Amino acid sequence: MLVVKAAGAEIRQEWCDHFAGLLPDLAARSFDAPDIRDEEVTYALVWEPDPGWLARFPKLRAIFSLGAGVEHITADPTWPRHVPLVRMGSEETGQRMGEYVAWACLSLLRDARDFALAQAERRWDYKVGDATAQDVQVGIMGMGRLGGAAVPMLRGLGFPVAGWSRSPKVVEGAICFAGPEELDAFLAETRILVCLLPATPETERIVDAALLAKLPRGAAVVNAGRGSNLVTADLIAALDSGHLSGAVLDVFDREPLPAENPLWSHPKVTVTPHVASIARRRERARFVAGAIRDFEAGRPLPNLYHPDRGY
Ligand code: NDP
Ligand code: OXD
Repeated sequence: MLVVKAAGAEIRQEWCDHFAGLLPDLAARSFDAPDIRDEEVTYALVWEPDPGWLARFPKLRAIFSLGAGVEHITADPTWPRHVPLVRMGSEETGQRMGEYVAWACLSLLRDARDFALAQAERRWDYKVGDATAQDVQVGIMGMGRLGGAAVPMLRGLGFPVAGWSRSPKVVEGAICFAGPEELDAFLAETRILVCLLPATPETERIVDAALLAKLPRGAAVVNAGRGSNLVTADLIAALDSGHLSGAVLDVFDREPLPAENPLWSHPKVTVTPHVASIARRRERARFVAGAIRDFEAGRPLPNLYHPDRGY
């Protein structure tokens, strides 16, 4: 049996309906269905499971995260660590993140925030920036599955692209940097910094005043990784001093972003409500069903969480 823990009864039903079509031999149930017997549960698809809940199922074979981030599961000290944990890896997650990053970079390049403010005041704010995409290197911090998906889209728009990751890699169309020792070289040429890092102890508050100071003057920041990657006060200070020219933010320490947060009204900040890459449920269900089919046939699970790396 596959149990689904997601917000909203209708949404859980939709997940179960997708699985009924995709995996007809596996019963799929909402986590609150009355007929679930704990020892029958072999798979769980979850977002923010209550602490202790996953540990109830003695025959659990794999846990699937509804999202690419898994800190909503690993924050539970009792989550069953011996059970493989699969991060969401649908193709559409990459497509949508690529679209968001491309949109954010173009918005920053073409002063979209300024024009939105001017329009709200019916003000003809005639100005044409000097740079084209070809002059603006985008640096992706976290050149993983989603960062990699953004590369061809950015390249197609003309942006030179660089990436920074934990381990060295080769990505077509991008200059690749890795590890703390290559971070400064990566930052020095980055005109738009795109953060797509997971939430781990190592990445917590990594984008702080010291890091921002290493970007060229006039650079901009996009954060679609996690709110914990960024020191918001340091970002605001760098925007106010003129060191940074703008920011597009999708993820925050507290979500929904509280109404009193200064980011909402900052003239150089565009806020989106954690929507950068929410793939359709049908597409995510396809990914999970394919992974379960492979696993049952003795093939490895994709996109596994590694406890030693923390993501
Ligand atoms: P991946 O695991 O594929 O990529 C993570 C990348 O971060 C990898 O390149 C990894 O390096 C790098 N990384 C991790 N830790 C460090 C470190 N300490 N120093 C340098 N690089 C590091 O994950 P995804 O691309 O699938 O997802 C990334 C994150 O995006 C998710 O964890 C989630 O937080 C966020 N996300 C946000 C969404 C939104 O809607 N806003 C939607 C989906 C995801 P290496 O390649 O060497 O492993
Ligand atoms: C995710 C997210 O982790 O939506 O997939 O942020």
